[in-house]
Amino acid sequence: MTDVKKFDRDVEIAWCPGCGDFSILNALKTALSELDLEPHQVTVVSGIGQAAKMPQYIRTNGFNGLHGRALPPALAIKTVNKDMNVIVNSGDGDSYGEGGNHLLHNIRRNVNIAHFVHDNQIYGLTKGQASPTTDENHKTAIQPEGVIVQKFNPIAFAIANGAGFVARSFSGDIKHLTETMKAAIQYNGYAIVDILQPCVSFNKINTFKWYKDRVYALDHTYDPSNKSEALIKADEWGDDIPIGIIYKRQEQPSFTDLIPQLNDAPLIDRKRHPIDAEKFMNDFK
Ligand SMILES: Cc1ncc(C[n+]2csc(CCOP(=O)(O)OP(=O)(O)O)c2C)c(N)n1
Ligand code: SF4
Repeated sequence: MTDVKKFDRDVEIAWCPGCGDFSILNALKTALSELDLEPHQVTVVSGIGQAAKMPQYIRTNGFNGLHGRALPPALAIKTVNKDMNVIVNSGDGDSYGEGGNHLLHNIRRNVNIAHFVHDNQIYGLTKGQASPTTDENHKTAIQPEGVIVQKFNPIAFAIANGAGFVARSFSGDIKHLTETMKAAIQYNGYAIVDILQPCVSFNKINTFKWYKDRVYALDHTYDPSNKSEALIKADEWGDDIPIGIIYKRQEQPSFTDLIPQLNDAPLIDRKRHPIDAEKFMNDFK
């Protein structure tokens, strides 16, 4: 186990006191140390939002990009350095709204990254507009009559579209969250964890208590390899909300495993011969 303090950064954290994001940050640091990883072996990537401030708050490599655009740079980083542990940390708006298209194609490509979605069922940074996971009829400042459209189900979407590892966890259960993160990081392929993350300032419905009253952990009697059962489980939301690995398929080759040119050393470790590029550059003269 590496020293968890290695992942600390001496910066001011701009999240509201009591925000669920704090436990996600702590769980991530613990998960990385328990997996025996060093800061230089990890890159945390994000888009825009409260959750997306994560690369600033953890001592690893980091990339903070555009809203909804966390997955493309994550894919690029993994492709040039297949030995890097690439972890996306972003909000439900960033991952399922603005970044929905990238989510779909990342699943298809089975890029070996762990995607941790801080799902507070709201847009936190921009002060509480509805996100794709906001419940129907939930009233916000700009939806005063309540949300009129059905919510997006990320678990069912990911399973149905072929993701190999699909889990849900809760920032109010830090041990469960840490173990789930470790399993996602270790999975060879795309792993998504939808993390229930109370926004104490702008979501007064899905509070810590609201989740605590409903969340229950799947136990050893549940078989996550059964896709049909997983899809049924994915639909469970209301008085009971399951957390745990909802679906896990046997590992298949990931995106970088499928590219023969990447079989040997990572691209960043290859020797470059600028002279070889001259013949291609001549075409542009
Ligand atoms: C293309 C684009 N659209 C809108 C915005 C404004 N904006 C910034 S953060 C944000 C919402 C973030 O919500 P979410 O991803 O759920 O993260 P949270 O802040 O809740 O953690 C929006 C709409 C933007 N920066 N870029
Ligand atoms: S606005 Fe919500 S999501 Fe953002 S830091 Fe505050 S509590 Fe957390």
